[in-house]
Amino acid sequence: MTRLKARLLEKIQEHRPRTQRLNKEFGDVVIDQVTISQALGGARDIHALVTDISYLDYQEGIRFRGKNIPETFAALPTAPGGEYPTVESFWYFLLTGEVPTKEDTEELVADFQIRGQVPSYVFDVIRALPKDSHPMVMLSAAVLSMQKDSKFAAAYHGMKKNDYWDPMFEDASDLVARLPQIAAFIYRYKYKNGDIIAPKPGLDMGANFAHMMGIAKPYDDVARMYFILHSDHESGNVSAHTTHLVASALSDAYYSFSAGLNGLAGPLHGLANQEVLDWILSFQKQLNGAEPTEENVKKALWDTLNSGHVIPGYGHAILRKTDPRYTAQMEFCQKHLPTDPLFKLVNMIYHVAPGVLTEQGKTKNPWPNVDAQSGVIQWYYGLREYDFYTVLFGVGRGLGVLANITWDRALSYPLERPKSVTTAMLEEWAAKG
Ligand code: FCX
Repeated sequence: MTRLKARLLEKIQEHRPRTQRLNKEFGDVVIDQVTISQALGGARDIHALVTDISYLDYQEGIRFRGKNIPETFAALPTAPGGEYPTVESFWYFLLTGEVPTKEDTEELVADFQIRGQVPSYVFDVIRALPKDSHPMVMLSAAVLSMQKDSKFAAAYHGMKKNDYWDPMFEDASDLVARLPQIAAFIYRYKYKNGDIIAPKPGLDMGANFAHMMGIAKPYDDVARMYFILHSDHESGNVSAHTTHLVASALSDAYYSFSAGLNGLAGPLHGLANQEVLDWILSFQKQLNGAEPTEENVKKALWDTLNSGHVIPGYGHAILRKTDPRYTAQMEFCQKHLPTDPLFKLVNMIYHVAPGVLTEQGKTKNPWPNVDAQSGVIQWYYGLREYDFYTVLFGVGRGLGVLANITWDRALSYPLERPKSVTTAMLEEWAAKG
């Protein structure tokens, strides 16, 4: 058993009595109410899910296991030769809530080398799809194809409920370790004439991903930063909630995460990062070599709104201020690509868009989210095929949602089953007031 798995078991044994006590002694305590507009409006903001992996504060943004983004980056051991923590050390942190030692991290990097070996049938599945399939279709199908190897599915019938966490942890770890090679394969297969680069033994996940993508330093750090920033955003966003919901039926990690990726592929969720690049490039084309100014950016934003489209990368269902994931990426750009024309344009949009959205008066949050800044970094380092960007989001999101379903099984969270009502019932309640 690895140090991580042993420590995780201890943390699970420590935590279980808290959940059992809440259920047994305080189960009837009311924590929220539901209004008609919430029932009709996407269950927005209803406090009805529990996760300890991360928490999203309306004003402050995300905290991973209680640490905000700067605290997380500062606390975790940086990768050899890098400025950001290894993804492996972050995986340890998400699962246990503790900062791993150097030995814990080294053992995990070695463990991921073994777990990360992708069966060849996965690449056959990707090749069998139409070449013009969206890369998110390739990623979701590749994940689902590995379900036949699920340790959870194999053990299910002979297992006690208290042990579900073990094979779920195994599948989740295998899947997290394999995602970078699957993603890099999709990229090289679809966009680089199938010129595949094999993983290099001994590298941490970020460095190996950069190697397999064929992109030089500091792209290893870009990968580490990107995967950590995109890992989790509490439990109610579409990709996290879908993964959690499907796993609540005791579907294994492959079924569950493939479903979560399908949600991530939606334009109002993870696909927004490629929509941002699409918007920026078409605006740059319109400029026809002219410099972006407050006026021409403002006009382009209003044209977008007046044509009935959203400004991609802006707004959020919970956040009510600039996404700290945006800020963290902006700081990276200020250090590494301060004069890049696209970065300067993103800054100009940041200067103008909140005012335009506030003036339009519809969105509850006129500020940028993670997607408004992420694509510019990828573009700068030569990753120009922006319909691949959501795949990068998916590799990162796998960390959070797979840690989450491991803990779901550890705490024996049951099948999720909210109640639906009819319009007529709503009208009766409305009549009673
Ligand atoms: N541009 C234009 N209109 C916007 C908008 C934007 N960026 N954000 C919200 N609105 C509109 C909504 O469309 C809605 O209009 P409607 O009543 O006519 O439907 C109104 O403002 C109220 O929406 P609001 O409650 O503020 O926001 P929602 O919780 O409904 O939606 C998302 C939140 C993120 C879906 C919305 O802000 C959006 O579409 N943003 C652009 C796409 C995007 O960036 N998605 C990524 C989300 C996030 F980063 C993540 O994946 O974690």
